[in-house]
Amino acid sequence: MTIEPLTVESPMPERAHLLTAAKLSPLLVPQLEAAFTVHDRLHDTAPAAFTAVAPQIRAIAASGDSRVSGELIAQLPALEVISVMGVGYDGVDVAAAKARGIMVTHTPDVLNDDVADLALGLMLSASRQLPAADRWVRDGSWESRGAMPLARKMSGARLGIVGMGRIGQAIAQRAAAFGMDIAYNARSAKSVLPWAFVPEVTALAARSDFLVLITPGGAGTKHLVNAEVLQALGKGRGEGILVNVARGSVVDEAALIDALERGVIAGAALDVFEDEPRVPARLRALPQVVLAPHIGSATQATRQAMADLAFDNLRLHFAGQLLRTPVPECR
Ligand code: 8YV
Repeated sequence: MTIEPLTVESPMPERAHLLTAAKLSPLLVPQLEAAFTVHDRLHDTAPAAFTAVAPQIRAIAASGDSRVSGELIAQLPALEVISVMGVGYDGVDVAAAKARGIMVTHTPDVLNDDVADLALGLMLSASRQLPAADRWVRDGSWESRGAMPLARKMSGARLGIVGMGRIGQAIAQRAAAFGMDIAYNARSAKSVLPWAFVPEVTALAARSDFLVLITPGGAGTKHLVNAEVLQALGKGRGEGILVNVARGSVVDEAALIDALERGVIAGAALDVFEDEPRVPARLRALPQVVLAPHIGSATQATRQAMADLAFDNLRLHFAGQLLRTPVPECR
């Protein structure tokens, strides 16, 4: 029997060229590097090198908060697919992609629990003043000043949710366990849901002790929460707590700072901001505000699931198979 010598070199399958549109998760990058020729944010960091490679780029990997403009898409004649590791894709010019037949995918559902958990955590943090309570113990105030000022009760309070998609529903289910009186605003009423639909955001704010935002970002919702909505939330008595786990663009941040400084509303808990990661000093100075650095989906398990789904969509595209989670506009 003769043994065939091993083939010394079997040609590598063609590795498609992929551009990253943001600093991506370390849970996603190794998967990308194993399957693609990755060009890391070249359009931002090395314009000349980008121009040279642009005609070969067939895929973009992005995160929920990164921008893929129509201008960038126009510079990539071979682009076929944009995979967003995030449920929100308001940074992607989907119309420009669609016009060229470019698929856009995102990572819905796998992060519903985490974002809803954080929303409830922020509601409790703001109403029960948990960060201030922590400081009260650490800085010795408990010993020197005695008991903290009394906080606001959350169980049984009125909750208004702006946005009643999958995450909005997960928030409502959790709030129901706190005996909250729940109402919501969305593009249209969802008759299968047991909660009251309020067609106007201002009217919803007026009947809410907590107003939680979980609506998609983008032009359609820009500054949806403005001075008038905040005035309604405060009810002329400095009441109401605003919680934002959606996008910073949904809130007129200048109007919010003004409302907080003047005591129009009682407080706010914010995971997202208009110009991340920059947070205005005036906002950071307010003790009745709880701040988080956009951590809605930031647990190990969920970010792993998001990375795997974002990669899977790319893999399936280049295998010529159906994608798992295209954005609704591309279905
Ligand atoms: C993260 C998000 O910012 O899912 C989204 O829309 O905003 C977040 O989960 C990010 O996309 C993580 O990569």
